[in-house]
Amino acid sequence: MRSYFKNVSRIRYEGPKSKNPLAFRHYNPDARVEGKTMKDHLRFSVVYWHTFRGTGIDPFGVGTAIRPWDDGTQSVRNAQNRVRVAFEFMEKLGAPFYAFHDRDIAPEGANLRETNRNLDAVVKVLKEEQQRTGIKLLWGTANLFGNPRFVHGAATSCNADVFAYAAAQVKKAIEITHELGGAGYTFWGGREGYSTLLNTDLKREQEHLAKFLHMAVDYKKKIGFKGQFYIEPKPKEPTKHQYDSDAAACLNFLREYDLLKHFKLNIETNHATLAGHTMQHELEVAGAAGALGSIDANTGDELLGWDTDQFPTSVYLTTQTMLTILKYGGFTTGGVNFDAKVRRESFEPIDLFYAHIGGMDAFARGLKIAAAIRKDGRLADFVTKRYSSWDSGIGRKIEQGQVGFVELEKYMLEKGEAAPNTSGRQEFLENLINEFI
Ligand code: XUL
Ligand code: CO
Repeated sequence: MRSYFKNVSRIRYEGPKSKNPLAFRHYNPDARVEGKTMKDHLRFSVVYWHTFRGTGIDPFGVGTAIRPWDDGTQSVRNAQNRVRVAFEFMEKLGAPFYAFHDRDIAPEGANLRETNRNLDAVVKVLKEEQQRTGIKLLWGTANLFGNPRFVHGAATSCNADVFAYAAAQVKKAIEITHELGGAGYTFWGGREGYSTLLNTDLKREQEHLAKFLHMAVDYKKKIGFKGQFYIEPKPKEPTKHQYDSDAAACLNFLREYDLLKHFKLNIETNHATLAGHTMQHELEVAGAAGALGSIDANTGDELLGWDTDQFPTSVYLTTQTMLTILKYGGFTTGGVNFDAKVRRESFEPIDLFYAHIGGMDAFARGLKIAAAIRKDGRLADFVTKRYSSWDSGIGRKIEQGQVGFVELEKYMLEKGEAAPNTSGRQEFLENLINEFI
């Protein structure tokens, strides 16, 4: 078989002192943390769209990426060949999972039937490569935003035919995800929102979206697909406002339309920051609702207000992320999916390796640090003590529903004043985290 990354061999763990840029310093797949291997904790996944379809195009210039394996055509043959390149890359990197949109892997044809045929031809090669390498599909999804037909949205389009097209497309995307043994399927509502409320029937659009998701749940059951469904919150871009704007909005939507039991959330870092939240905030909101499913690992740029999808390298960020993920029991179907792209200026194939190695090492460090903080116990003890007034006395009575306003007034009239507060010790806790970083 032809090799496209001849100068790269399998990326190995060489330890923190290694100066080899093509080695892991922290990600040691078989090393155990809290009784589980790093590989099983992190479940790293490579995204097809940025890593194998990204060209480096931006609003001011054409693509810059050098991808010698790509013949520049929209042919099925080129798409099939790209699959082999992708699997060579993922195998050398040691990533156990990948994720794709239907339109990343295969070109659209003249009509839906031809498009589906193209997909089948590429899925055949994906299946072969999955079998050859043991690499698995973390989740599949459908691109319901790129083609001009989705200009007004897909499930929320004002055009009922577009809803029907999107339904047919998602049906097929769930089928191929099922065929490839995908652990999940993600819905990201790229254009499910609006540009102006002047032309928008918001209530009707949201009802259509709920109807669409119910149809997907029904179909999933019908074909016996057991993978987890995810919604991926994002507040805006390309729309001015997207309905699945953040974790809280998604949970509210799912609850309102009786969908909560069928979905978990796929939380993306740069989407959290676009929503004016931190990643940890979004993870906590999802986790508290029992809906923390998976993450799209990336980061934005503090000085740029759009979705720059950079590779995560901040150990602070990965530590906070892993603290919350471990707190809620770790991943089951989900994983750390690198929805991140190399910069336009990083146009050589080797940059794809540097980017992923850096992200994987940053998460491995975050995992080790989070585990050390949990083992130390001072942070968790502080939080437990902070709420100790709820463990007995009046706090306990409130939590157990034994008292109401009348009893609480009587209690406070007798007592006269609330017990004194204690310090929140934010700086002390920030210093404590730094002890471990
Ligand atoms: C877009 C984004 C998507 C989803 C999958 O911002 O994150 O790529 O992850 O559709
Ligand atoms: Co994403």
